[in-house]
Amino acid sequence: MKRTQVAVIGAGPAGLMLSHLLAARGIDTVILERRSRDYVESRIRAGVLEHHSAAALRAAGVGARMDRQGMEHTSIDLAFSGAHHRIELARLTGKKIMVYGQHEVVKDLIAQRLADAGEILFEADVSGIEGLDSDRPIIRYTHDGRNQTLTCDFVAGCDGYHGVSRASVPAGQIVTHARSYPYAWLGVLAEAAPTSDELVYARHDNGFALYSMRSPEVTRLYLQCRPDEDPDAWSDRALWDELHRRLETGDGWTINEGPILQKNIAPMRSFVAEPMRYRRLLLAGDAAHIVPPTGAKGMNLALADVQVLAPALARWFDSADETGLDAYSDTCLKRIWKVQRFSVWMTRMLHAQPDADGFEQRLQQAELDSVAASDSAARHLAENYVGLPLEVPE
Ligand code: FAS
Ligand code: PHB
Repeated sequence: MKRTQVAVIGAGPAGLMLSHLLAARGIDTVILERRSRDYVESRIRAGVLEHHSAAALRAAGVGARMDRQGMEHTSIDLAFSGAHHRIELARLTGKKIMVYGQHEVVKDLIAQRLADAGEILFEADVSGIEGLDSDRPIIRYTHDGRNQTLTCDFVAGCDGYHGVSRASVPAGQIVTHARSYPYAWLGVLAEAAPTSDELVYARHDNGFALYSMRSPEVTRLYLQCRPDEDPDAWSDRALWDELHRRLETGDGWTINEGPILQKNIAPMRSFVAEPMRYRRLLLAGDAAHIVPPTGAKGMNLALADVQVLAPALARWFDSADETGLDAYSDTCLKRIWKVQRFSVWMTRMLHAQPDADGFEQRLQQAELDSVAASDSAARHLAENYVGLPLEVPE
């Protein structure tokens, strides 16, 4: 039977970064990823790296292409009541964000792992995990058309919200907290040069819209839509018309149109699993928590989790000291709930709430007016947006 120290399920930002951080500490891992390398490297998802995430990628030696091709932003815009309201992140916090697609981060981490002779098995689908109560868990997976097993000391469940790892924990050992939303995001990737230096979060009576970008040639846009929306029911013309409508602010700014490369629905949910550990299984990233994408936090939380998990695992392998692993879940959850709160606040403030009465609508308008009119309210948004301090125990 194949064996490793830490079996990592999932080659997303959490799994790849964890494997890279553990390798730097001399700890052996095998990453099992159900999809192909092409698939994970072309899956368009998050677009914003917090200050800490960009710094962590640099410190881990995988930030060079990000610094060459990424776009550092010092502000974001809120668009509402016919005007743009700039939130000056750098002036308010001394920190910036990096606009650099998640798929680019995944490419950089895969390239580095393979250059370092790290083991990533693509199209390896994990079907079950046994022996989590023992000191030798066994992972069952299919690869190359054969049923295979991998024994390990620890399992890192980095397999996302729908993964197998959280489902492998015996009933009653993990408590989950969840919220659903009466809307989703219709994501559009367009070959159109961005016309704004900043991201634009627009509150419109028809619904929320977000203007983002991936490069000087590619724009990334989102429209609030119904959760059951069919992206193919939207013609390109209808999409552009609605994007113009919701992003229009009367100050002459307009968006470029171009060939639409991708259209997809991103579901909206809040979810937290507690604790993030069951014996020899540690959960990280979307396997443990989901936040609404309005705060641009999903990928950043995944990277933050594994910056806490890597030293905790290293301490166990170095001296069988379990204190880091015992503290892992509480350390992460404290920050996760603050990020969940911020993401829910941004979502409620910017989305048209289908069941909102006149009172709720006026509260929402007052929230936006307060953020735009007060440096301290804007600073609160900015501090959360650039990234809350990260306690990384050594
Ligand atoms: P990931 O989901 O990235 O990776 C999990 C990996 O595990 C996947 O590659 C999967 O194939 C693999 N896996 C699952 N089950 C397996 C099994 N049984 N065997 C082997 N492998 C298995 N966040 C933002 O901040 N901004 C956004 O705009 C945004 N948009 C999103 C749009 C969509 C459609 C989705 C689904 C998410 C979006 N997110 C966004 C959140 C996203 O960026 C996640 O937070 C981020 O991918 C989390 O990284 P991981 O935890 O590594 O999980
Ligand atoms: C993106 O560029 O995909 C993006 C940016 C900010 C968000 C969500 C998504 O809040």
